Amino acid sequence: MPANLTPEYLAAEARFREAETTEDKIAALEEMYATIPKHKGTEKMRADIKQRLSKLRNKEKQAVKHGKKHDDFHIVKQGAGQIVLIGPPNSGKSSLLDRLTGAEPEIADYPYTTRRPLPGMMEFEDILIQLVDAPPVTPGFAERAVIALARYADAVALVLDASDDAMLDHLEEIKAEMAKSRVMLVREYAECNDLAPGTAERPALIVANKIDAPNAVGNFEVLKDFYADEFPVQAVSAKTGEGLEELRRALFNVLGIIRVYTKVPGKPPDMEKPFTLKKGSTLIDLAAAIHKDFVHSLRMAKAWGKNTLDGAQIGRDHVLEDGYIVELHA
Ligand SMILES: Nc1nc2c(ncn2[C@@H]2O[C@H](COP(=O)(O)OP(=O)(O)OP(=O)(O)O)[C@@H](O)[C@H]2O)c(=O)[nH]1
Ligand SMILES: [Mg+2]
Repeated sequence: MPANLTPEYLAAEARFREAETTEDKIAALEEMYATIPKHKGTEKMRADIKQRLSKLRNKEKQAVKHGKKHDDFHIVKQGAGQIVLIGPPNSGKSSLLDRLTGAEPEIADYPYTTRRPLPGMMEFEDILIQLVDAPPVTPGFAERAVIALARYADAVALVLDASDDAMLDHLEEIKAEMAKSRVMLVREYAECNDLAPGTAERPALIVANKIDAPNAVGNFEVLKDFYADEFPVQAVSAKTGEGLEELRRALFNVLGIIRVYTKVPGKPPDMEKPFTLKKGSTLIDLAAAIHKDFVHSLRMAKAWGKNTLDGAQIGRDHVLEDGYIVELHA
């Protein structure tokens, strides 16, 4: 077996082995493909994953065509990352999707309005982040497919109704429902090796919505006291717009990604389309994201940070930071 398989990859592979439905198998294979290190040693494995994916996708297509299956719970990833909105009924998940993206979900003053996931693209500065509105989660009534959305997504936003005095109970119930399906919510994705097979860790943040409503501020203070060490918490109102700008940034932060701008020698940097990479990525990861051949042909690179470097030469293992401009010499 080639070296350097990441814990993320191994977890996805374990999920693939356990997957019962074609849908779950596809999701696991997609994740395997996304997380497998891209170097010569894994070439054959990557080809194999691709082949299995295309077979399963064909099978899925046939099933849909013959009316056997309605696969509208699978949301294809787009943008710099996918974040699913999970919460109890009526907490304002659809309202937030409506305020933050161009999508037009159904919003109503009664629970279980949302029956199917709906994606929308949220602008954050110069990138787009995909948000997915989901049906609600209630104890004992969490559709497996909703939890599967969280497993497949890059991060989870737990949307709670801050005006509801039972907000903290709901939070614990949702965590428990997810844990039953072995989706663990964490503050930041950590590369740990000791995850049991089939267990996924997803970074999460808590969104306390309806902060405009009676009792909400008091409840939010209690929430912060109990949970601020465990997760980032953000108070918002989908109704008045309060906190939404801060929420955009918090959603970007929970993805654990950085933006890097590239520059051709002698030309101004391309500030329009940053590359998005996982936090902790190095110069060589950037080269691989640009083109696989670059990994070998890269001779030298210079970087400009926000308040650092100023065009200094950086090595292949240099850890990049959000906002870096990198000039690559092949
Ligand atoms: N006061 C106030 N009401 C809100 C806010 N956000 C949403 N609402 C109201 O809360 C109700 C539920 O909103 P939805 O967005 O449909 O909630 P949901 O979480 O998608 O509900 P389900 O799809 O049933 O799970 C609607 O009447 C909204 O107008 C807010 O920030 N403040
Ligand atoms: Mg809804």
